[in-house]
Amino acid sequence: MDTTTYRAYTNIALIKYWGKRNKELFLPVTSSLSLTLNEFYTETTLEWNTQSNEDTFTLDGQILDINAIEKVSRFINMFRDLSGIHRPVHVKSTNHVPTAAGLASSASAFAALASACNDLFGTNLSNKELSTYARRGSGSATRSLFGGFTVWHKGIGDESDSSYAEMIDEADWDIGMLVVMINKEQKKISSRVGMEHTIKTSPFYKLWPETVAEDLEAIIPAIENRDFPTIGQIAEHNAMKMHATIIAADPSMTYWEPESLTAMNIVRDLREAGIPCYFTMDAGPNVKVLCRLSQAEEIKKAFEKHFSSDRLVISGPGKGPHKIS
Ligand code: 2P0
Repeated sequence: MDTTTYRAYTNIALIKYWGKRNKELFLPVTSSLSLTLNEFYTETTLEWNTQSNEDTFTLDGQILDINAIEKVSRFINMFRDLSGIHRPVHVKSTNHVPTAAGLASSASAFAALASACNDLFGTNLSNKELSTYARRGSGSATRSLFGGFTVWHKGIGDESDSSYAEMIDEADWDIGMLVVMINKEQKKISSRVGMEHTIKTSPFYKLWPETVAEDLEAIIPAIENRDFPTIGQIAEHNAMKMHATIIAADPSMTYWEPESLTAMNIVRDLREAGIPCYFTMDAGPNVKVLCRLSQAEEIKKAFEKHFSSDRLVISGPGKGPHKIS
């Protein structure tokens, strides 16, 4: 085989990953849990490089320079070492996100790249094993090796193999998200830097591992029972607790913008009006509203009073990575 193309979807954490215990191996402080979304994905083509002795990389039609490619090359080295095939490759990656999304995601990117590497280098890893490799590109990519509701287990000590993802429910029922795009600009403080700063300086961070363990223990049976309000309440509270630890860092920081608060208030008003929906936010100002997919259009209409419709995207649950060609 000379070329392969994979598509992988992004995921949104309902129980957040915030902090590494081993930076080199991307081993997290806590386990986390996410929902994979079908509207946001990366497609990556990987082929043997016959034009150059180095790896080359085209992202969204732009040729990247040697510095930008270094991280990708180091990632691919894991598959070269595993297979014993030390050949350079060309990577062509395209992020498929709605106009103005600002959701180009390292999760879908490294899940797609790991899947394509596994195919081209013939390493035959299972998705569970592959998730431990995707993790070393970006923590959240671990969870994009599966669809539906997926847990990323924190694992044991410094054992890389023990920190993998596992799907716990296909999410093939009435659930989805409305993504509210507040700002499409590149975030000012990366997740990596934000989490390090929080661990080092936030007095609240020491409470984080314990509260995540409690939330995971409660949300897993709620998912099994398809108890949507309980899932939503736990997810919203977990996100706010993560942001509280971030705000309490020194110097204080926040990923929120004024419009993020507007979006949170719309969700609260909708709930008061009897429509169950819950918000979550990551290392950026965008707000994701967890809802019944069957009520997503109605919820979107309520948001259209404050946000133009091109900033509102409904997504159902997504699948794990799959081969396109
Ligand atoms: C998550 N986030 O669980 C959390 C919640 C953002 C907030 O995973 O440093 O890009 O590459 O492992 O995966 C975003 O962090 O960070 C993230 P690295 P990543 O989705």
